[in-house]
Amino acid sequence: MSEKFATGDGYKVRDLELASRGRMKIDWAESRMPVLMRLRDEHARRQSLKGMRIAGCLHVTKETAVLVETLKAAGAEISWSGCNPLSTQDEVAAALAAAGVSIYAWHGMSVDEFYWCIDRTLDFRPMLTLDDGADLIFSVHNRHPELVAGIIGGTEETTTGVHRLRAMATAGALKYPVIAVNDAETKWDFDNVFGTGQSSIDGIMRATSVLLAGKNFVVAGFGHCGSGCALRAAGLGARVICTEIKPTAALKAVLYGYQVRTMDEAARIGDVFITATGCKDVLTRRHFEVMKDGAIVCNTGHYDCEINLTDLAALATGKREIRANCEEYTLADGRRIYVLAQGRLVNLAAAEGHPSEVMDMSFANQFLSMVRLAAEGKTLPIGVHDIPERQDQEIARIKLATLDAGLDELTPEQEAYINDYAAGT
Ligand code: 3DD
Repeated sequence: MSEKFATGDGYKVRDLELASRGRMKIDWAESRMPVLMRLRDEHARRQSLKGMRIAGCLHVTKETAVLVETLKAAGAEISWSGCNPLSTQDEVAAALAAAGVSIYAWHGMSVDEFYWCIDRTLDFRPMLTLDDGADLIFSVHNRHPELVAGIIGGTEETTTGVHRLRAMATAGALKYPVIAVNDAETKWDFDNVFGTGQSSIDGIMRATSVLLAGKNFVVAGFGHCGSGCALRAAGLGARVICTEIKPTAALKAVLYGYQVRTMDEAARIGDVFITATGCKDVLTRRHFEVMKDGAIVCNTGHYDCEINLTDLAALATGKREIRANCEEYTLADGRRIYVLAQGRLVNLAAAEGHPSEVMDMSFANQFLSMVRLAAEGKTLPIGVHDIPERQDQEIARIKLATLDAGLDELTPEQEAYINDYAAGT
């Protein structure tokens, strides 16, 4: 592909010609994100983010574009980069650039280009940071410490990023307050389970078009994301095998009816492998050495460290891209192992990420957290803060109102009863 780009004052994207296609994708997402669009109407009137400069580092998808344009509508000045070298949808980036958003993102960038883009979003000295995986926050702390004094606070979208920030806070290294959007019930229990479950299968199907029914489908990690992948694979008739290091998670997988094996055992029988652990070296040399011919491996964890591609390359005598997002590694004994999306997030690199309907709630939490930081961030102590319970319930309430669902209310007597500790047997 020609390395031509569209660059201008405040953006670098693959090709501005793609903007009209990207705008239609954004229109499609808007029609399925009623919670965020309602917040856009309310806060555009209030201009809740007027005067705020927000640097964002989050997958450039049609859903993220709806978040970006909601932040802008509320009065914020935005500068944006993607949080994964393979997850940017070029037509969406083009549509945002054409709409005047400062954006530095394209599909297939190098790691150096990835950090160059993050640095560009810091040029306008942000007051708020919005992150997915904590690479932006970490860049500010480690490479641009002079910016910390001007930053009120930040947010973090994903499990791995929150884990990283909690470790920074424990080590006393965190220099401004951050809100853990990932840990909101209306994010974690929906985006991570239903979003990751559907979008990961979507990525596998787009990259391979294999039949999943009857296949041994190995899920490494039975957390929210892994359990969603197991649920959807089983729904398609796959025989799900889970691997875990945490006894309670493994026990949960057993009681949900899945086989639970060590990866050494599962590696011998698996047809499709997906890693969702947040850890590194989940699939390594000793697993590749015993895999069946034609085994498919992929990852849906945030970083590309779960599948050890260095080990696989050392065993391979040849490699070719046999399909888009599908590389065939041929081993010395002739066995072929297929790696999807170069071991990066298969749902975002080989498909479009989670459906708009779940990102609606995740991004409602992102948006309201930005509004909260703008209003009271200067009074928040340095550390990792949770979403208020009332915000979670309000987002769920608004979402429910858009669905065919009825919600009961407590009577005054019931309210009194549940708060009366004296009421016993
Ligand atoms: N993520 C998954 N699907 C996404 C989408 N359609 N747009 C933007 C981001 C998307 C990843 C994150 O939201 C979140 O699920 C995570 O934990 O990384």
